[in-house]
Amino acid sequence: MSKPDIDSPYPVTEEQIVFFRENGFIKLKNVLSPEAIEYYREEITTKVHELNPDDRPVGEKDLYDRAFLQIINVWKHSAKVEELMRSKRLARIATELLEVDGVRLHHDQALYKEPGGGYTPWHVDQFYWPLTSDRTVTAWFPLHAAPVEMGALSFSPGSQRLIAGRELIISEESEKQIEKNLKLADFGVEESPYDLGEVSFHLGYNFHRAGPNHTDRPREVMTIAYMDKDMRLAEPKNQKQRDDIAFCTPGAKVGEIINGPANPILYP
Ligand SMILES: O=C(O)CCC(=O)C(=O)O
Repeated sequence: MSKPDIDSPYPVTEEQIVFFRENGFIKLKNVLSPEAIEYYREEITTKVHELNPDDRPVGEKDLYDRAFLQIINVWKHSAKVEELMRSKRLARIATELLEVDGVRLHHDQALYKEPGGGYTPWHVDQFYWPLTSDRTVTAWFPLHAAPVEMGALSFSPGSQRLIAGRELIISEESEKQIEKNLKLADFGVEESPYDLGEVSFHLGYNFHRAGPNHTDRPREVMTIAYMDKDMRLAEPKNQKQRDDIAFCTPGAKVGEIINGPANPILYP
């Protein structure tokens, strides 16, 4: 099979941009065709198993590792995954939703929630990333239709405006404390299944979580995290942010635009 179309524009409407601005996330249907998903799925899954350093059964893992097998920057290990990571269609949507002139890669990652895998606690992504602005967005898509009981990603609409809880690392405490904060501040939760080809986009400061995988099939998810192409590196605030520089923005200097080979411009 030849390369499927993952580059032609997907029409994002003004209403969808406004929805994203207000809610901090959006779910868009039919962004990837069934053919495109079929074309990349096997390669991503093969890489996840090849690169996964942890073969303990789910029952023996701690809370974080029970949530998913996590492989960062799969594109560095596969030309085919790099092709998907460079999808102009996805990067253009990210650019339009962020309302910036262009985006570059922060990282890609596969997140496979095994059968019996645990919940992903409430958190914001930018706890982990030392960046100078909030112009970051993650595209999150299952490589199959994903019912809620498989661990579909859920979001708290508008919660990117809430400061309390941003300082919490993914943990039992973040799950409890953020749930409490969201209730107190009257933020709700959007939880719904994903159709095949549906892609969600969430801001780096939108609070999100996923339930456990109650099915007998793995939840196979690919993600691409984008940032404003002019994003600068901030002084890291915690050890996770120091680690993040090594993994995702190697060579970047505090105060300067992040523009090394690990962070190519993806659109325009
Ligand atoms: O896939 C998950 O369970 C969590 C994903 C997530 O937090 C993210 O992509 O930002």
